[in-house]
Amino acid sequence: MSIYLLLILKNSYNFARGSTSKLCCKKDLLVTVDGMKNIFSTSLILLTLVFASMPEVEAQRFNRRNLYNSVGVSLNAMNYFGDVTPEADFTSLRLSSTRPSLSVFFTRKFTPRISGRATFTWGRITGDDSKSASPDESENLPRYRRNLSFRNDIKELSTVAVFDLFENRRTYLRRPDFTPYAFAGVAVFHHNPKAYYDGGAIPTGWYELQPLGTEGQYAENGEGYPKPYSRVQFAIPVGLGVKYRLDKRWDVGFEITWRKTFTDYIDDVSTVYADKADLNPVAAVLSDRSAAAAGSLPQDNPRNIPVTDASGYPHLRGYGLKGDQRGDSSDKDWYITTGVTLTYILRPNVRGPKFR
Ligand SMILES: [Ca+2]
Ligand SMILES: [Ca+2]
Repeated sequence: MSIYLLLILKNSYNFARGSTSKLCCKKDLLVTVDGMKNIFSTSLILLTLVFASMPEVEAQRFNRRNLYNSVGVSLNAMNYFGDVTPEADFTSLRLSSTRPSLSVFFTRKFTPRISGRATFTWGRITGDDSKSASPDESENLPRYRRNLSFRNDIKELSTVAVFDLFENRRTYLRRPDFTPYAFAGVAVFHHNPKAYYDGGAIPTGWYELQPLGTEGQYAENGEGYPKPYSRVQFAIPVGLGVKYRLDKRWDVGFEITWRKTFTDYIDDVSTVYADKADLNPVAAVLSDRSAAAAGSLPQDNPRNIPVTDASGYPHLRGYGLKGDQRGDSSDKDWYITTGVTLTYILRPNVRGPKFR
């Protein structure tokens, strides 16, 4: 089991180390999530191995009267990883891009080590090119010029299997003081990316991006454009935690959950710019914000001076024309919660003898 933890720690270390390397030039728009994939796949493989190697008899020998249910809440920091991630940085725990999230959950213990847990999570993620990088750093300049931003409120329902490092065959009263655990499962979530605009071309406010089709999803001559994405998506949550026994019935814990999603649009950014003539006027303005970055960039560089496209929309060179790179469709988006949990153990069902 210690090998399990060591492997995960080693992977986390490599990840953190690898992510500090700066991405260059146009590639700056491409956020590498290789490190996170490593953690994710290592955790998933090990979790599967651990489950597979569980002796069958364990469940049978366990006195079922020692099963119990619990309920809990958790307060988390929520972060996002994707095309508009602040810096190409796994730690991403920068406060400027961190938002709160709240979860409530119900847990059912099935064996001395394994529980099932159902969780509802609400939280917000955000990303903003203008806050992610300094225009003084040449490697971050492309992201700064792109100047996209979003926020997205996520409502998620998940079920996971939780594997405790230390088993407890006895009643909840005899559970260990400290229990590290790992978990994985499935989740379904609703999301709705929005962008804030106050540039004057359209009314100031928050705009829902999915109905606009900022990458040409609703273009009449849909040729070459991506299909509209759904605001309901699936994810695979996987995570690690530790819980500490506070009292007879109360546990407090610390937990981190990564979600591998199957969409690249929780930030509404994935592929290339659409031709603005193919978008409605609001979508055209919100699809390309590069011209607004010009104000804080030195005007002695022609690449920092907005030009106007055939439809009359201003943009920086390299951004906003059909086919210009907007995101990286080879990587899907992720979101992560890190936080504290508080669990209350419900009184176990103690039945009398079956036969009197
Ligand atoms: Ca994306
Ligand atoms: Ca992507």
